[in-house]
Amino acid sequence: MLRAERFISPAQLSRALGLGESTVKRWIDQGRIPAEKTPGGHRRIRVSDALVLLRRGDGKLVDPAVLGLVADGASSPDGLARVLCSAQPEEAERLLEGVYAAGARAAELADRWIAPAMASVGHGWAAGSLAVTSEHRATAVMLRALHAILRECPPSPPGAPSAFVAGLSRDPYLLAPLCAQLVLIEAGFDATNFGPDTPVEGLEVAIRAQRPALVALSFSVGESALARSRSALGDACREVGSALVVGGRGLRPDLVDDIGATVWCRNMTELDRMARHLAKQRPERPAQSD
Ligand code: B12
Repeated sequence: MLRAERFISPAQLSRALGLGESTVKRWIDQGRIPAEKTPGGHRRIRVSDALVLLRRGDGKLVDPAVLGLVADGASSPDGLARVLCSAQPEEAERLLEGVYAAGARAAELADRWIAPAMASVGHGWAAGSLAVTSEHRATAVMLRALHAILRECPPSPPGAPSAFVAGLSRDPYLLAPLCAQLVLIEAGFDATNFGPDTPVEGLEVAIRAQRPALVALSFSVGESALARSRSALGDACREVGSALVVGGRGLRPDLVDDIGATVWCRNMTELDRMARHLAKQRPERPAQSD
């Protein structure tokens, strides 16, 4: 995934993942670990392939530094917050990648790691100890990590139910919709993220035209888009049979009523649970024919 051009030796991989070197070499010869050969005939493994191996449970992360990941001491949600608020927040990207490579689900990354760490950044800003530029920088670092993870997701299987994700007009927050997209992809959806500041009218047209199985809206700002246009979205979803899921710190019960949401989730873990349930129940989408 991340540092795709970096290569390591079988000995380094065995140290990183706590596997015997002979096991690593055998797996390479069997094709279980993709590897290349140097002009001198030595096997070399891409770090990105080592991370795939780790994520599928072949070995444990014993020495993260070998893979260019942050050392274990910082690998806690508090550690992520500390790194994000430090003068070198870029380290947080590798930290998050390491947590993901070690098997965490997107919902866990969002709820247990990113949201609390970003809340610390917000506290720092509100208390005057962090400049607004640091808040922007921390957001950019988290965005890069999430996009790297997104690139790693396998393409959704044919017939997967589709989902839309968006934040509405005047809501500038980028991270929550991106987290929701990742959660939905992991749950088996073909999820498109329109990002923040999406005009309601445009979204309504897309819902009517493409009839997604699920529409997830993120409200970081309660007053994003007018109440009347919000209810138009609920109507469109009902008409085409899409489940409308809402979440975010900007929501209040009266807003949820206005919108006519099917479900109000408090966090990404609830979205994950709900989406997996829905994906199982949903008949497969017929394959598109030209
Ligand atoms: C980054 C940030 C910004 C950035 C956003 C950059 C960007 N383009 O994304 C910028 C600098 C633009 C910004 C601006 C402002 N911000 Co600001 N911001 C934050 C910060 C630090 C992080 C937000 C974030 O991305 N979190 C990460 C996401 C993943 O977590 P989350 O939003 O908590 O979402 C979780 C749940 O809510 C839920 N969820 C969210 N959406 C959805 C959707 C679905 C479908 C589901 C199921 C679940 C779900 O799951 C998520 C994961 O657990 C927060 C601090 C905080 N506590 O969050 C302040 C914070 C939200 N901002 C705040 C303020 C005051 C502002 C400004 C008004 C500052 C100003 N004076 O200009 C402006 C307002 C902007 C606007 N137009 O509304 C306050 C809000 C206070 C309040 N009570 O409303 C906060 C809380 C900071 C603080 N401690 O005071 N901000």
